[in-house]
Amino acid sequence: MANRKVLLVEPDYRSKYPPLGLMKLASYHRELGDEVRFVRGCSGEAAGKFWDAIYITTLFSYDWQKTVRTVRFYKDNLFGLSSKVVVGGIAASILRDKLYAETGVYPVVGCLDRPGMLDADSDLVVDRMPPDYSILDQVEYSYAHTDAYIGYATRGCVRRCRFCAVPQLEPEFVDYIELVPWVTEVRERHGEKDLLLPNTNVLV
Ligand code: B12
Repeated sequence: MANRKVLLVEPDYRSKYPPLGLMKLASYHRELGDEVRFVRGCSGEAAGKFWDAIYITTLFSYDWQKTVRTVRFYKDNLFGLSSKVVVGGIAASILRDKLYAETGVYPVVGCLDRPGMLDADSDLVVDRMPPDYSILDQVEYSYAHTDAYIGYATRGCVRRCRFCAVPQLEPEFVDYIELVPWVTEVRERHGEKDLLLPNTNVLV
């Protein structure tokens, strides 16, 4: 299954941090020998090409219109035999049924934290891949904190607050994720960075 062509898409909403999920997907696919291209928003040029897979990430649910427009755009403009549109990330996980109703695409819910979730024969875990910062050079958009190692040292939360989306996104509480392997790998590939941990609840 080597040498697939993979398109990574972030809808063109305002995003402060770089798209961590897509950066891990980039590392995953490059590790498997695939070619990766990253775009923001609806790119006519990208949609007109052949892709083995198109991955669309989502973030805040209040950017819903842009998110739905982007999913519809790639779904409706798939070139020739391009095979699949895969949607995941935060808003898609929270509003999974609404996304399906509005686009016909049912998303991957939550984290890609088990082997075989994208390719049955791969034992790589996307969530544990070091983010590939080099995809950020493929877009004009400027993110904050590109000079940081961004990653999670915990997942989930011990609480189940009614207003919070975390229990849906990360249902299992993981109290420590080893940081050294990905920090080392990011340092080797992209140089020294600050450490930024978007952990949900460090004061458990
Ligand atoms: C970091 C963070 C922020 C950052 C900005 C994030 C950014 N990217 O720009 C800051 C601190 C600025 C922030 C601010 C706010 N935040 Co905030 N934030 C988060 C946090 C902790 C992580 C979000 C993130 O960037 N994750 C990176 C993700 C995408 O990477 P990942 O986890 O590795 O991705 C995995 C999966 O998502 C999935 N995946 C991701 N993409 C894709 C794509 C495909 C195709 C597939 C298959 C899978 C997939 O697989 C990946 C690997 O396992 C979440 C809570 C959480 N634990 O998710 C809240 C969260 C997103 N925030 C939330 C809120 C409410 C806010 C604020 C409104 C709070 C406030 N009242 O001010 C503000 C809004 C600011 C604004 N207007 O922009 C809510 C959103 C709820 C909603 N309905 O949208 C969340 C869910 C927290 C909560 N308690 O409910 N936030």
